[in-house]
Amino acid sequence: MDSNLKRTQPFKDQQPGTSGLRKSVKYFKAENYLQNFIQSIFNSLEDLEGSTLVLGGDGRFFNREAIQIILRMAAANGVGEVLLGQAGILSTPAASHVIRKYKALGGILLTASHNPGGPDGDFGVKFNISNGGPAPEKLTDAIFEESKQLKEYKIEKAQVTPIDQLGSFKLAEMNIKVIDPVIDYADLMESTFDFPAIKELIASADFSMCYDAMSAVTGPYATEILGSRLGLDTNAIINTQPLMNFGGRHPDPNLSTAKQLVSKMYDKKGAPNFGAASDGDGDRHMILGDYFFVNPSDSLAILAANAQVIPAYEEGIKGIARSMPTSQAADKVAEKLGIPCFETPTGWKFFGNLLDNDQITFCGEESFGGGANHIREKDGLWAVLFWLNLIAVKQDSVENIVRKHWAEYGRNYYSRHDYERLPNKDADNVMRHLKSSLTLLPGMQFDTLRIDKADDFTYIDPIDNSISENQGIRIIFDNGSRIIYRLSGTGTEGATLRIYIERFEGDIEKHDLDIQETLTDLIQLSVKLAKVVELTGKSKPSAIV
Ligand code: G16
Repeated sequence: MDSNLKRTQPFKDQQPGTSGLRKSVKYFKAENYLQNFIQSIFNSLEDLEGSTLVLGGDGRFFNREAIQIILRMAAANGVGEVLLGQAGILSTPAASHVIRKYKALGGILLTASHNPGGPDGDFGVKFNISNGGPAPEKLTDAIFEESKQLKEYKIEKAQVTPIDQLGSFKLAEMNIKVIDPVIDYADLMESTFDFPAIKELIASADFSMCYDAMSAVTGPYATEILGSRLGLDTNAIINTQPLMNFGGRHPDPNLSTAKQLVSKMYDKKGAPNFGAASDGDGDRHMILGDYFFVNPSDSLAILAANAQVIPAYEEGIKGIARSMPTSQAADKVAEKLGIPCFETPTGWKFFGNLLDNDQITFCGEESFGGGANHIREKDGLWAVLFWLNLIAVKQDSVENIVRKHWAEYGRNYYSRHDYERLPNKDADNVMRHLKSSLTLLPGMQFDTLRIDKADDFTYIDPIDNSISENQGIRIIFDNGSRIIYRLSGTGTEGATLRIYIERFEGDIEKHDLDIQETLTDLIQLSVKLAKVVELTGKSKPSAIV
């Protein structure tokens, strides 16, 4: 037997979710768990022999150990070269760019995104293909099938590759090139936006900002881009040092988890003009103004409406795509611009074909994700720089920019109610109940609300005609309001039921209402229609986003 060949037993639970395989660190540390999944990826790839792969992660606990294992496995599987982010670091957008720039076969990204890190936290492995984007379902299905029957994997004998210094190394026949994780991405950002204008804004006495790297991967990127290239005082960048456990915090940029930034931005005695944060692996973004939150669905619509102020998009955009649960604010912009707006299932992988075939330029999701055709992942710092560029051009506040947008297009009041850590069977019962009522719902009237349509969302990819079923329940009212239900594909503990609620308001006099209050009737109906209380025993959501 080849001395690099190790016997193993298949695992039955390695099905990639919305964004790769995410499990608690304990799973990944179990004997052969990581090895099996990596071998399943390798076995599912054509042209692996002699290929170039990109490798890096968000720096969370177990990142460094996982990298050593993957390098040894890549060498034993005949990979030609690995481009590795120094110290094992590569933000998800930077990894996407590096894959594209160096024409790699793909990349292995070690991240559980916004999930907590540390020995008791989560870990994740995601494979991205040569376009820089997450593997499409066809490939993740193949990887899962492989994992269910895997009996052996290949690994070079134990040896430690130095990963902290730049340079080239050999592991058996394979080359390892340790690259600067920041420079290529920083150059890409500089070629996309008007850096002199942003620099001038940042230097101006009337402007102040705070960027929260959440002790996660974007610290070094923000330091280089916002600090060194754009002149931002480094005191304005907080939680810059990436930590393996994200400082014990949840690296998710939203109003309840980015506490330090939020308290600065909501300080009545002098908040900065602009606040932003990114998540564990740098692909999500949250934008804040002085005492003001920008809903991510609105952020997508506003960026699309203002694309032409950005040098890279001055000739206009081809189209927009949003995930199905994301509010329909972007649709209004697309309609006005006379460009298509695609509705895709949740998950960035569904944007890949549209971007590759030039059908869209921008895409975004309610889950704090926005991005464009420069890479094939969502991109937190891209969105932050876009907003800075926009403010520099408009010379206006975040709040005014949003309010003027609502005045022109109307406001899509929007909220997501999450029921986290439910027993799987309870969550399945809710979805089963909804599916069984789909045919009965159309035509039903609840006070002023009348259901126009109810379905289980199926997406047919317009490029390759692949079909993705069961992508969430949609209840659409005849005034355009929507209630959407789906189960999260990124959690690691039990099931998370997400209920998305949306109502359009065209009357400018009604653009300043409390979000939860104005959605009350829909929220109550969403609970009633899904029998949430009866089937889960929960009387209220565990999180409102
Ligand atoms: C991932 C995906 C996104 C998706 C999000 C939420 O984000 O890349 O496309 O919108 O999960 O998924 P779910 O609602 O299934 O939890 P990230 O930032 O976690 O990689």
